[in-house]
Amino acid sequence: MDRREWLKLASVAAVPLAARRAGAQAVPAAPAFPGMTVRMTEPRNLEFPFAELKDFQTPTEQFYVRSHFALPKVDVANFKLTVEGEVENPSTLTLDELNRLGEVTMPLTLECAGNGRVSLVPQSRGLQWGLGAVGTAEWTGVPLAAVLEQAKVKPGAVDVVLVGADSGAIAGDAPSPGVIPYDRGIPLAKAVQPESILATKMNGESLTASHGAPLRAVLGGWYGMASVKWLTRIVVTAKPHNGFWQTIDYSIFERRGGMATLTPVTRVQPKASVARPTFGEVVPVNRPTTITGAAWAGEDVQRVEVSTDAGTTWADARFTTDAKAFCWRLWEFAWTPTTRGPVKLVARATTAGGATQPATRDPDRRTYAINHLVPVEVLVK
Ligand SMILES: Nc1nc2c(c(=O)[nH]1)N[C@H]1C(S)=C(S)[C@@H](COP(=O)(O)O)O[C@H]1N2
Ligand SMILES: [Mo]
Repeated sequence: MDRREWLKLASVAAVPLAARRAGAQAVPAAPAFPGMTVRMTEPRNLEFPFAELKDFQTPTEQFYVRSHFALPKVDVANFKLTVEGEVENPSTLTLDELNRLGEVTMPLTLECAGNGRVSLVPQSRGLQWGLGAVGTAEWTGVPLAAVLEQAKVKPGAVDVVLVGADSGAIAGDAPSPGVIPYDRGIPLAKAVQPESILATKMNGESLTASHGAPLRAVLGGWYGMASVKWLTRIVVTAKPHNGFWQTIDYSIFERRGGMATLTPVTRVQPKASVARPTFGEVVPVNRPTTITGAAWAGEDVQRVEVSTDAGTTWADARFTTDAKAFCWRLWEFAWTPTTRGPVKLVARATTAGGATQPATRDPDRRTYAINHLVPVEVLVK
């Protein structure tokens, strides 16, 4: 029995006997996505229950899913990737041909730019992600640089537009121009970095449909929106792409010379999140409690500090996993509370470059890149 089946059975077994006796209708159906918090069923948007964080590597069945459109139907048997635009050597590549360009395997953390949105005040539009639109998987695929190299990018090219097979129309105040695909332009300089890969496998197995089978981009260090799933086209362009998904959506204001200019969301901001204890949990007085969590950024995280007094004083947490490029590190902090009452726990990450988390929310970031300090209130009893 695999884990998925076991979880399904376990959740049925957890239904109280009385409810089962009351007849078929009283028995809730096994959840469609066991082990996940469902933010939306269609399109599919699932969150990792962050309090269940245990390992460096997130199991695929618990890896968050962020999809803007219905799962596209991709003909995996006859799959081809088109590479076109500002290249000397436009081509269509089968998965075998792609694999022959070179294979790499590396763990990379992905975080949705909207992760933590539930903590914005006032409440904002968009999916109300808690802490768990983040995960770390081991990705296997071909370096994007190798694909661009065989296509021979022309001088003067600036962007590599990754286009997914999924499409639809986005409604609202700033609607899409009718039906559009999901796409994202990546500056050439980022596209050729070693942490930019086209993956066919996740955690040692073929990609699942939810995570972009049969081929997806993974761009280490950048928020998830750049990691285009169901990748079918790469278009190299001589101008920045300025598509819907990096202007109307997934853009933030940057201040330059006293002016505000909209800029695509790119690099992951430093963030430490507490997995346990969770919001509202009761913690015993005069007994050791281990505070655990993870911390990540678009660069190396060097330090995690924890405050057990709402951010007045801080002490270093201990890392429990090694530093790996563009990956989160798990950490823990030993705490023995000595007085009863409500306590605000806060964790804070600092990168090797000295970047850390702001105490308050910067509205220039609109509803993305959410990394201000959010206390976890627990009750010591
Ligand atoms: N084709 C396509 N790619 C996509 C998306 C999408 O909706 N369609 N969502 C993006 C966003 S916003 C995120 S955070 C990541 C999520 O990847 P995951 O679902 O594998 O966790 O995929 C990105 N790639
Ligand atoms: Mo996202």
